[in-house]
Amino acid sequence: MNSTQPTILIPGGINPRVRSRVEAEFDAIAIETADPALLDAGTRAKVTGIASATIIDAGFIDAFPNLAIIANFGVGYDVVDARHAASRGVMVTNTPDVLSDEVADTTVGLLLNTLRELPKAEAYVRAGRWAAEGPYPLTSLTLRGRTVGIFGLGRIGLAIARRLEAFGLPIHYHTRNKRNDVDFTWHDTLGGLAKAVDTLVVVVPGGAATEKAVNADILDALGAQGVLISVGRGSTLDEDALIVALRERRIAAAGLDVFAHEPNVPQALMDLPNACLLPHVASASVSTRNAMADLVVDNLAAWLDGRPALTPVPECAGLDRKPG
Ligand code: NAP
Ligand code: 8YV
Repeated sequence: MNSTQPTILIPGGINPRVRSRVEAEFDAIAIETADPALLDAGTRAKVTGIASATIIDAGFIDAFPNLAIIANFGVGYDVVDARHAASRGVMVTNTPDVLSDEVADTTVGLLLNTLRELPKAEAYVRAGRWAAEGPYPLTSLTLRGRTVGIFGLGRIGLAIARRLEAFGLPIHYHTRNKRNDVDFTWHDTLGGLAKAVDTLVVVVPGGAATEKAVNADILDALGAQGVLISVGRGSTLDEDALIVALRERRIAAAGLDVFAHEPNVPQALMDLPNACLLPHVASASVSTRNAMADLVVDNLAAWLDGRPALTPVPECAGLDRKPG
């Protein structure tokens, strides 16, 4: 440990490249969970940076008197109380852009798997059923002729929209602010979007403003041929309402990469044949996760060196580095 280096705390699990770079470039302290009681007051006073992929609430932030930056591993930073951090002059950074194409690619894959049942068709081959029973049944659902709605046309939503546009599909979207740089059809409400489309891709950030926004009414508006794809945050979807809608065929199918209580997935969802489920893997390639890891550590290095953060979250965009 080189005592002239800033001290960086890693609470909970994190990507191995973040950990190895933090250990190489700073004084690193790792604790099992984000519990300040795991550190004595003297150690807490040394911490100037946090690298994390877990819940960082106001109480945890307040336990570190010299904290200058929280570098979140992930573009979604709903787990960090960024408003409180900003009020204390603590910078918060996330990992935008470097994962957008990967997440958009995975979303298109999830949509196709949901409609054309490709994971089930592969399982059919591997089980020897093709030879024993004949061709896999024709799928009742197809991407052809669909109209896509994107709930959240930000960096990732736009990357998804561009891909699906290239598949020849009309694109609609809902955001709070209409974009003036796209020709897609904007709807000022989520309900209006759900009524206008049969394929809804949910890619808004988590948090209070989007909590259970996709509820029974939205699913009913999507309709019996409707397909829901959820890759933003599990909190945005009312999972109980989705289970009922899938079971009663009020919508046709759903593909989910994110869940309300990860890594726990309700058994009722797993039991449904018309649900296609992934374990939060949309950005999970080695190269994309390495790029995210580098952004986490480069943000720490820049801010603690007195330079601007590379990717501050909007709540902290105006912050100046505290002297000292
Ligand atoms: P972004 O560029 O900030 O885009 C967010 C979009 O959502 C914007 O278009 C924003 O437009 C819209 N939005 C935000 N709050 C809204 C609200 N209350 N109602 C309607 N629209 C709202 O973020 P991004 O980089 O695309 O990432 C989006 C999210 O994807 C992340 O926050 C994260 O939760 C999730 N994600 C998941 C994975 C995964 O592995 N599954 C990977 C990466 C990201 P307005 O501000 O105009 O409303
Ligand atoms: C990561 C994500 O899986 O960037 C995000 O918001 O959800 C994913 O890329 C996650 O952040 C890892 O902690």
